Amino acid sequence: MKITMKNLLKLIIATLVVLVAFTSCNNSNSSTSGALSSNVAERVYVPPGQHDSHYAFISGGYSGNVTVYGLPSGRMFKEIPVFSQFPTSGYGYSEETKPLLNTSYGFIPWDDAHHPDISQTNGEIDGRYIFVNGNNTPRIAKIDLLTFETTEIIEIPNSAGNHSSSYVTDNTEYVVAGTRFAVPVPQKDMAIKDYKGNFKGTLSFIKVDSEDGGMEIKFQILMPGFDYDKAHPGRGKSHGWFFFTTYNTEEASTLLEVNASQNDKDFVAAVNWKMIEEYVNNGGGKMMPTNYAHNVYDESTHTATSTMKKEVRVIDPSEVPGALYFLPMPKSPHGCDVDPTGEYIVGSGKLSANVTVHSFTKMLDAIKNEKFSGDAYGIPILNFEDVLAGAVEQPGLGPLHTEFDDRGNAYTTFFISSEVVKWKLGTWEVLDRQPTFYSVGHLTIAGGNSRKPDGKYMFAMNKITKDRYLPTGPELEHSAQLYDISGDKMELLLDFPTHGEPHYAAAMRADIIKERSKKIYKLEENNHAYVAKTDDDVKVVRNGNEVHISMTTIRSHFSPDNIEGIRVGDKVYFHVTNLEQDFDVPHGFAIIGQNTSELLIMPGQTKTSVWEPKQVGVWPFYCTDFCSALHQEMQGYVRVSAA
Ligand code: CUK
Ligand code: CUA
Repeated sequence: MKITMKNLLKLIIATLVVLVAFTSCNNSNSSTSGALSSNVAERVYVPPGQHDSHYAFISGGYSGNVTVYGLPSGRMFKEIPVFSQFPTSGYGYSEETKPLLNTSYGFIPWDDAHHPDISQTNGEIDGRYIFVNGNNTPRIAKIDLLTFETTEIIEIPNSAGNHSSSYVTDNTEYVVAGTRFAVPVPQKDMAIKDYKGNFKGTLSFIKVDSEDGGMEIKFQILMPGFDYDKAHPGRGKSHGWFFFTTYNTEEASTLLEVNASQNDKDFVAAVNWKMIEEYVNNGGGKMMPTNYAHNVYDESTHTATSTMKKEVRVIDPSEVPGALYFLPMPKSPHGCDVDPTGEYIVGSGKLSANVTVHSFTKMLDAIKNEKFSGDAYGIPILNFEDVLAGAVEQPGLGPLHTEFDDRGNAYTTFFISSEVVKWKLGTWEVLDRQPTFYSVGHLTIAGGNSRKPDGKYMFAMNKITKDRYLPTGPELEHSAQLYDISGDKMELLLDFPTHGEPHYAAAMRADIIKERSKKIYKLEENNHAYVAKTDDDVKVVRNGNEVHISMTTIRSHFSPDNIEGIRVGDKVYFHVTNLEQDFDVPHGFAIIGQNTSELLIMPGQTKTSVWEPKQVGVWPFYCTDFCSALHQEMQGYVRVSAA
């Protein structure tokens, strides 16, 4: 949910509505729990030792990371560090992982993670990767679901506020990125008031498995200076297209009400990416000089490298006639969702009374008959009535996002009226509504944005928690709510807290990856530059004032554990290899006065911590992870002498 100035008035109303909801809820405290049917506890209870049926990967918003939950229990299993340094594992602190956070702006150990999306094959969730966007310093990260670790991050140049990201095409050919803030492209010093016509948006198509391995920005489309808010790929019949919502089609530099909501309708941009791909494969587009980082973690060396790219391929829409169209959509649309058949494009105008649905078939017809109302931006604009499939009339206030089940139903969140509304695709009738506590942003159904949704559970991610948990001062974790959607009516089953600000989540059946993801790193496959595979490989090597210590750790000692010959002013690299082969016995490493975090080293892995001693003395180090009865014996000393 975006809080812009132009929505200030609406937000005041929203707050009032929420307060009313809150008050009335307090007045009849039993109403929420009283509405629960009697066997709800059984339906979310996963007995000790048993497993949940679904995984949920929830974005951490300003925490910069992604958390892994089980459904229906709502138990959190892991926080996967993505854009933020994470002391628990040493991510972003260890020498091996630091390069993942490199950008053209330098080392940026934080971001604002919004939309996770799981890779797909044939439009179905395949559980290989999760992609998630960094909204602040535009990036897309790839998490490998073999290891549940971030293995790749690519920066998006010519972009600011990478919000309509990261969504994948039917076969994970591409993951996309779209600009929220239009900016001068290329960047330059200019008057802000000259925004209109000069600031640009970009839509980037990032090839997932490029020829040189990993992600590659195949092309960027240079767009008018709108805000590109949300995106959804075509599915099935609309495969080959991608849809992006826009607002601020007024191209105003300040989004006060008077400036930005003048237009009765903004647009959904329909992009025929297959057509542009072909154009590019034939040499189309221009290379534009720019700088952006591409960071890749190599599992064999357990080390990431960062490469600075120098140019990107840019396409002007006028070069590829027929590849881009604008579909009018009422009043500052936020969500943009395509149903599992690929026919319906659902746009939710934040300030609109209705949920508007466009038809892909009608869009193709209108294009064929060249029925355009203009091309003010150099991109043909279709007539609203020509592409309209239908509308859900006044279903609630402040519609945001829609997901789908496998029975032809859609579920839309309403921020202001704080509810989820279930409606029927094709007839547009409202079938059910359930309140959320309070003010829901996104919602998620496992596979709910794919061709094959799993219509068992839906969960809402709410922006306001208020009274749902034991109080923890003014700062509360956000609240998610799990509903059973398998029947005619949605049934609230469970509240559970989430970490950071969850914007969106991706979910899937656990059996898709459960066995595969019991990953073990094999010591014999460890090609780290400073690995020590046996105690014979242990060594201390001085190179000027750099000292590299290749050391091992295994229950219950470090080798070496008494290190001398270090001097003040040295830069000491502790390269620690964990020799355990029981897949889940990590060891830790920390030394007094270290200005990075500890390391958590998994069996078979090598990780490196740098230490720059400032004082002479004898300084201890130890294992930070309680690993055996002799954990407290895992320690050592470093002697530091005068320079
Ligand atoms: S979200 Cu990112 S601003 Cu509706 Cu996908 Cu809230
Ligand atoms: Cu190793 Cu504690």
